[in-house]
Amino acid sequence: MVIDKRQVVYQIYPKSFKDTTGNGVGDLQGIIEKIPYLADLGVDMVWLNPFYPSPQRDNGYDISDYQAVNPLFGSMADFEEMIEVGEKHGIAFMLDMVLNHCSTDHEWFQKALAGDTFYQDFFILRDEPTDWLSKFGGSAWSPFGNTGKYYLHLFDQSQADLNWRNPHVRQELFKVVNFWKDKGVRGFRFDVINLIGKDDVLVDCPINDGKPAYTDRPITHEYLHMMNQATFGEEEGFMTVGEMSSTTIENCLLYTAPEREELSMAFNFHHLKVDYQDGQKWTIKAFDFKELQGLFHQWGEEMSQGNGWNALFYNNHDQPRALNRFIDVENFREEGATMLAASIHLSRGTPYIYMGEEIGMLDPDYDSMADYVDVESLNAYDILLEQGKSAAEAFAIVKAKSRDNSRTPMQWNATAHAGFSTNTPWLKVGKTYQTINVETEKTGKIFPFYQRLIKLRKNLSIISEGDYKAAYQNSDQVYAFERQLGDEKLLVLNNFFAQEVTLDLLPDYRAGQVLISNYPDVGLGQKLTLKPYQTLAILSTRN
Ligand code: TEU
Repeated sequence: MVIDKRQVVYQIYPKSFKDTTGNGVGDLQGIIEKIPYLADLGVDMVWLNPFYPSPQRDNGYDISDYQAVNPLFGSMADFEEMIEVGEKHGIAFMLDMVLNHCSTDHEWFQKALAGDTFYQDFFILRDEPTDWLSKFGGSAWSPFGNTGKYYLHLFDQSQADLNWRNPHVRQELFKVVNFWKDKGVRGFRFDVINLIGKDDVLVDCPINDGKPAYTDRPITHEYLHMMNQATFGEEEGFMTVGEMSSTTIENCLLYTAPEREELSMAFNFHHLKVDYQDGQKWTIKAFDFKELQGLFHQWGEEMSQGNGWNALFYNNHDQPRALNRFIDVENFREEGATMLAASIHLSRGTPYIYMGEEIGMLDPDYDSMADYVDVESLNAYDILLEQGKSAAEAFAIVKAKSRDNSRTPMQWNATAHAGFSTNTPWLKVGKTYQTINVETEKTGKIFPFYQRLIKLRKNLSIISEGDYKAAYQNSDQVYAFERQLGDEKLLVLNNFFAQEVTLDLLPDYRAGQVLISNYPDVGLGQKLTLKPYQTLAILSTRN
């Protein structure tokens, strides 16, 4: 399962990408229509969020049938066509596997509820609940029908955790993975996969809502190795990425070291918590640059030294847009977007682009709670009110933090509904679509910059393969790193602020070659001044 490290992944939230039927919801035919756009951008693999049958309590992460296409998005024939058209354009697909839990509408849960003991053992049932909290608020346990027992749901009540200790469960889930692999997909993204290993005896855990009791349990590694061996393990070039909730470097090294045969890479979220007050998501705080820089350096270096592999990203369907979090978008949207892009596309790991990022899309700037759909946001709003926040304060927090910020329809052009649909979309379009859309941005600054970054990774093995070493650690403003391959060296400097900054350029790069920058005419010398949000990559010509 050796992956091609030159590849770049593009994430599509199918509900919001392109609607071809006029029902306000994106669909598989919409994805097919836009494959040439993706090929033009230059990406190799497309990760699709779940499009399986689901009551959509959590937008498809509550799956009621793992081996079918939700008619909302199209048919199995559409899916097969999508794979085929993708192949013609050099684009493969990565599917989202939600194997930690299934919808309570799934027949396994329904049979269990009806009294079938075989299926009851598919779930985690206990006489007494522990004190763990659901990630979407409230207890992680709900009554299991009228049996007097409780079932575990680390997420919404409608998402029942599956019992991986039961070999029948594993067998069924591996079948699901093989079903889609046999349909020609070339990768999987495994949802919250570091939560699948639950202990036999579950105990109270007052720390951090109970997370240490069920996160990264040692048996998780065994399950991943079993899955690898039973499914994709022998597929050359197959790409797997685990979404790792509150994980550690130590565990991510184990999950991703090739010789362990678990996964190809891991997503972690530590760098996206640097604007949390006291580790709490539903708060407002300016991002802490030193914390971000420290995390990037620590993960970059330790994963590099330990031969692990990171998935690199700032945006996904669970995060507000990074531009709104890290950049003064009023004044420097383009500079900020290109700097953020370079800071991960030139780093060590596989870069992920979340739809709309390549055109610098922003949070939608909604005016009222009525515009939000996401279950987590709605719950959070209620909880904030219960905690004594005013309606205005609670709204301000949801507006800054809601997952819906990134789930708004893709902005294709300046026509009604941003060219996403001919009808009212399921989630309101962002306010900026008339100026920020694919049509205008294709000849703007951001989209072409992404194209260049993707090409550079294809052409220069120092980018795809080189080691990672922290640089300028003491800077309060610049996140910088060096890459190294044989006697080649590359320095990447990223100014994370709207103020200029001057630094002493490391001697090896003073006569170097500028590989890419988001400002024209960069002169190198002993002193170097970086402009607002400037990114600059320099190849050392001295060896
Ligand atoms: O998210 C995992 C997860 O831990 C989320 O709680 C995430 O941290 C949170 O949304 C940020 O506030 C995955 C999926 O990506 C998400 O869309 C699903 O809702 C969740 O699993 C349950 O399947």
